[in-house]
Amino acid sequence: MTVSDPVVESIVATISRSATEIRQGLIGRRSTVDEENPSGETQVEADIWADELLGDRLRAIDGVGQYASEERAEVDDCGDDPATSGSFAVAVDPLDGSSNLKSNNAMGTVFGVYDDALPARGDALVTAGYILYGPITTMVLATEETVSEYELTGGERTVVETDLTLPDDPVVYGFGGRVPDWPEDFQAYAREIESELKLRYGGAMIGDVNQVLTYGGIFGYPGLESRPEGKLRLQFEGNPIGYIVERAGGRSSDGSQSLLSVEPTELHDRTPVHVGNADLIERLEDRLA
Ligand code: AHM
Ligand code: MG
Repeated sequence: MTVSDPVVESIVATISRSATEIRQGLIGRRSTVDEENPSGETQVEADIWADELLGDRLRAIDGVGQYASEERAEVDDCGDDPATSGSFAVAVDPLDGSSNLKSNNAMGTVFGVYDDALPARGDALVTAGYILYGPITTMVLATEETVSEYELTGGERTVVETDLTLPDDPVVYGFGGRVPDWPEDFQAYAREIESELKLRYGGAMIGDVNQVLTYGGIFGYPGLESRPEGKLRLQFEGNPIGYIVERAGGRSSDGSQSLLSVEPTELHDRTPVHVGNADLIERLEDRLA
């Protein structure tokens, strides 16, 4: 399956071709540096390196008007304004779950291609995807039409599945944050889910969401008592993942509405994130109402 717009195709090709290189470049870049990202989180060397690598390559594409990442404070204007021209804005989480580098567990790269200026609503996405650095490197790509999975080797993409949909019978769940920090309603929901599904939480959203897409179920990083807006960022994590799961037949929610309808206020806004089988998300919204 190809993405119909040549600029979007070129964005996807650039990211997928860079993935094998990023994976190899993780070696020797696992240490934390003495810096924080715009969300106030400690960065590892690989976060900064992957952001620079992707930023340089994506900004060089004709038709990319903006590049933004979880690792840089401001939107980088690099072409025509995506709000008023036919150009696109690319938002990237270069290494999602990079704290897993220390323990050598799964991690990912997340990207969203918007046809509007950033920060934008998720319904301005025209394509979103992620790379999963697991035992093998895969890419899940969602377009308006379909969700596909590829295996990536040495710059090549091999199609594994062209019409990825969530299985009807959910099997797994994973929720971030500490239980005592979950609001009571969310705790009650989690207790119900615990008795129905198997726990799968790896500390990298991409790894956890990929299990939900594969086996069916729910992933959530809820609003916390100590931080009602949760941990994950709308532009770089919530929107792309919401788009992918919705295109695969599931639902996404910030607790009361689709993530794709959340109005952003600034680039690094956080939001509660829940994605998975439609009935599990509906039950969650009922609980939190
Ligand atoms: P990051 O993008 O800075 O790596 O943070 C996002 C990650 C997600 O991948 C994951 O779901 C979450 O943070 C894990 O957080 P916690 O360690 O609180 O469980
Ligand atoms: Mg992240």
